[in-house]
Amino acid sequence: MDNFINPRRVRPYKGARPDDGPVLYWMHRDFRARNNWGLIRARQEALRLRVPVAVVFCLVPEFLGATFRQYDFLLRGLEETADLLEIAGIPLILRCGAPEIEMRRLCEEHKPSLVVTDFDPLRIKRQWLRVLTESAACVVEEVDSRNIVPAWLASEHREFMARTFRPKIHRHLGEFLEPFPELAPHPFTWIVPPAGLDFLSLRARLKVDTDVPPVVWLQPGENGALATLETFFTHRLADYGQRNDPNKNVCSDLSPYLHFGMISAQAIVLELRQRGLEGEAVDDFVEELVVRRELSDNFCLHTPDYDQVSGFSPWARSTLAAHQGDPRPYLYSDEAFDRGQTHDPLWNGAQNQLVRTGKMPGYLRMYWAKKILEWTENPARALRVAIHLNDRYALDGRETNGYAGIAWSIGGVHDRGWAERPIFGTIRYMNQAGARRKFDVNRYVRTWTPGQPSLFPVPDHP
Ligand code: FAD
Ligand code: FO1
Repeated sequence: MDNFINPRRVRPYKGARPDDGPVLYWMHRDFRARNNWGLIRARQEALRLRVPVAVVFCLVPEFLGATFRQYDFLLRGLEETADLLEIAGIPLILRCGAPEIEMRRLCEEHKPSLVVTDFDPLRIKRQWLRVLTESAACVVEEVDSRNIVPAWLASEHREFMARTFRPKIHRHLGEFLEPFPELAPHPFTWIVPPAGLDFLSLRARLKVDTDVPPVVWLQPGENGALATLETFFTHRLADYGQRNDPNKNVCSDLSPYLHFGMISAQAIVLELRQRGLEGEAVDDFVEELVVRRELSDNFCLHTPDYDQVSGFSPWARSTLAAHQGDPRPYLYSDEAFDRGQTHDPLWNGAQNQLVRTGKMPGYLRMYWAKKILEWTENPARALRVAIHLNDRYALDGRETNGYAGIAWSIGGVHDRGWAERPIFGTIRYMNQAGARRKFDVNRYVRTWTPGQPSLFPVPDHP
């Protein structure tokens, strides 16, 4: 029985191992049938034990402020994954409610010999795992299918800069950047598959804010992810060096798929190599996709208060505290931020793009969050506003990249100190003069806040 998966990707938790029960794979981060180490592990063990395997998805009627926009993307993508799993003879069991309770019920009903589940450093997910490991009679195994290098191996502590984390990641790539086995049909079938809901009744149980509509410009699911990747490789990757210009559409638009795990970052890097794509743009993209993205999981894994000011580094906390009393010329309410009604058309445009499309270009995300620090009475409220708006409107919200990106902007996480100034202290400052050196701000404002007076005398050229 050759091992399909490197055992170092698997973290087992105590439990007996009755050998005759089925194997369950509780999918709650990596929603895909292809290139999914958790699924590969579950099927491999079911093959070894000669028992059936099933995938479980538990719908949480409300999740960290998610709206209909994110649930719609998730559920439409999951329907496609259910079809791919069915082809491999692996049922997808849909449940709804508190995952801790639903998983315990499933374990009582089916006495599995093993439960495999996704690694996820978010607090709510650590709680789900804790309850599962306490209640399941069988062994529970956690598999990191989100990162190329399992987060618990990449570094045993919080890394303070990408500079210190990068060599650790590159040192492990030789072992972990390996090809995935194909998902072959599973030969041991369920006599009676576990009871579950269908997608229609699942949707009926959602209790989410429907004021934030689904996006229409992106096709959810594994195939939509592959099509988006193809578009990126063919038409944008070569110009990725211009990604700081929000007027240019040269980024991958993969973050919603990566957030919901509808595509594997490891598979993307393997595909880049397979196609012999090289050069500075490719290196820059891999730096973001692998080093920056896995650094975010490192941040959340080792910083339980990743969404609090207390999670900032000491230097950042003290510099922000030292400037707490500085005059704040602009202060805005939650509603003014939400509606993009500040004095700054560039900020309003970025907020408008986020609300309308569920996405904001990376460069503007930094500017957007830093201005929230500047226009709120303290960093704690700035964090709350930024996280709330990001999680409410962004398709890729509730993601470690988001908590790390907002903490970078407001609390200097993974950054160093800069010249001291009011309100920011030595936290890196950004302003429109800097933006105008990088791109045509007027053009961006015209695109995203139609009818908004332009910022400066309108030069036709940047
Ligand atoms: P590309 O440039 O094509 O990058 C490809 C992938 O690499 C991204 O999908 C992402 O997974 C990863 N990546 C790129 N930049 C970063 C980065 N700086 N940190 C970590 N991973 C990165 N990313 C999210 O996935 N969800 C969020 O909620 C989120 N919120 C952010 C908030 C702020 C204030 C900041 C500064 C950054 C935030 N980011 C977030 C990181 C980054 O801006 C987005 O990942 C990126 O813009 C997504 O667009 P893309 O897929 O086209 O990016
Ligand atoms: N994971 C689940 O297991 N069940 C859900 O109902 C669920 C809803 C959901 C809604 C929006 C969103 O952004 C994420 C959601 N997730 C859900 C979790 C998600 O897939 C990710 O695991 C984390 O948000 C990222 O770590």
